[in-house]
Amino acid sequence: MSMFCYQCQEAAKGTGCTVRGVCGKTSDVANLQDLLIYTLKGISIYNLEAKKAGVNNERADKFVMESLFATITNANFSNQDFTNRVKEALEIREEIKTQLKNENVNLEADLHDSALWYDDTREGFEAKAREIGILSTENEDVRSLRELMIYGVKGMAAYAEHAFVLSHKKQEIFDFMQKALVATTKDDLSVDELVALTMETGKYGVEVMAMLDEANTSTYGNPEITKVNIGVRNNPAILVSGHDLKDFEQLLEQTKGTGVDVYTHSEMLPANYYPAFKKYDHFVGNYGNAWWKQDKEFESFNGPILMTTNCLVPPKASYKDRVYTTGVVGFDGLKHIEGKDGAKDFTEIIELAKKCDAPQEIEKGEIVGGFAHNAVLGLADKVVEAVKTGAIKKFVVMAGCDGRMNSRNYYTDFAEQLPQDSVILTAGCAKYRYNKLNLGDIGGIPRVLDAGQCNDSYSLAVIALKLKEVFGLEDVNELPIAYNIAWYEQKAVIVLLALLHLGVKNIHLGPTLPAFLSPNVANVLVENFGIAGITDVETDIEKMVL
Ligand code: FSO
Ligand code: SF4
Repeated sequence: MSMFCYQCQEAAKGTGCTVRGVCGKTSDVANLQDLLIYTLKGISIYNLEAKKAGVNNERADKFVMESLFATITNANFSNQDFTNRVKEALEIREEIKTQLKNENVNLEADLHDSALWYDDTREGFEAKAREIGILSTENEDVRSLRELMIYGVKGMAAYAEHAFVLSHKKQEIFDFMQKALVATTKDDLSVDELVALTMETGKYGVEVMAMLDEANTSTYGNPEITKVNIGVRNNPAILVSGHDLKDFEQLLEQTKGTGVDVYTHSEMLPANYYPAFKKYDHFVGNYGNAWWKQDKEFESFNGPILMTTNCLVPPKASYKDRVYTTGVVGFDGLKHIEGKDGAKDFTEIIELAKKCDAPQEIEKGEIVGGFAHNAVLGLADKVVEAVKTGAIKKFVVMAGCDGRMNSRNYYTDFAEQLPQDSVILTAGCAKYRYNKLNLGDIGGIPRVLDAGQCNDSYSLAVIALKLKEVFGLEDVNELPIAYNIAWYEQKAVIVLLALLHLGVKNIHLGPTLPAFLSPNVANVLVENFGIAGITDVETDIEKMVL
């Protein structure tokens, strides 16, 4: 076994990748990611102590957040980036140590090894990584809970980072990420204590999504119900993928008047819904589908592509020269756009675009989206009326992620076979399994309501809580809402934990349950929250909807 990773839904054989990631991650990168997480634990041990002593190391807060984000599936495949990060982690840890010494704070002698280990050689990194991997926690339930929490905070870190670039941050979110990391170093925590911490992760999951919602809407306005063009024009163009709206805004500004068009891809689609971006005439619409089809779509797009976050697929030689990364995204051999104090210069991409052909048309027409909380609550009277008259019998939350597995055709079939009096509430790239089907509307309310990116699952929760209030119900589970969620990577983990924190029960999770849930931990989720997998479409519609 040259590596072990089981953090995403595509883990090899449903148990874990042991030679090379199904995602394309090499074993040396997987091991460096493990080592980076380990060093983040060491930083966190010191930084939480430093905070108690009134020393606030903001560099550490930001570094822990960005590094957690960088280890998310399909974000960064670069050996060099992770080597640099491990080095920087050790440097930051030593910096905090010095700060503590200056304050005359002496930590106990028996600190965890992650706070003490030091090396600065490649061989040393490799040797340590072999020692501290996921499987080094022998008890499978403890391992399962520790990793569940780590994947939750990885997702939390991604959302916190998106808010951070828009100048929104909360100290308690930084602190919680570090507290969770430290908790995974403590052998004296009981399984019950770890379960409690996992639930607390969900609480901060709600907080981070609320913060990001506030950051996005206060900066770019409330998403509006919008028809999005999915066809192309004849100008050369740049395609923007990932979730970072700030990068998108800067690129739109810099392409103004250049003759270069801009399109969104995958999880950037919801940018079309924000009022602030509608003023740009050269913002044409959305090109393509969910992340995993990028090998074909980047090819036919013809112009440069900017990856602002995951999900990057290792690029093919035929279009590699046109793919740029930025932020925490990385891939050795791809060009990276660095920011300086938040400002990024995309000139090189724009100049390249001018020399490229216009995108090849792969589809035409329009799709509708923008049903985030503000827009849906604007329709509340209509929605409530439709529920009261029985025109809408059920809402089905089908948020989350898409992925490569054929078994995900289930979600297309499920959407198609749902009874006509049901409405799908979606967010995240899972929507591409059914957002181009012609599912019609109910009295003017479309049967697929897209709130936005995966983090906009928060909007769906806000809508559910509002409906609970309007209908005067005690419990959110009394609403006619079923949850059939598709997951892929660790942002879906924080969304799930957030929903559990809000008291949502009986969530169906697919296409397979996480490999990192041990049978006992899975049982806790089944018994306390009614979490279940999926079976076949007919059985599940019968169970969830009818
Ligand atoms: Fe999808 Fe990728 Fe948004 Fe994820 S593009 S899979 S859950 O990064 O974050 O929904
Ligand atoms: Fe495998 Fe997923 Fe880990 Fe990649 S992220 S190595 S596919 S489990």
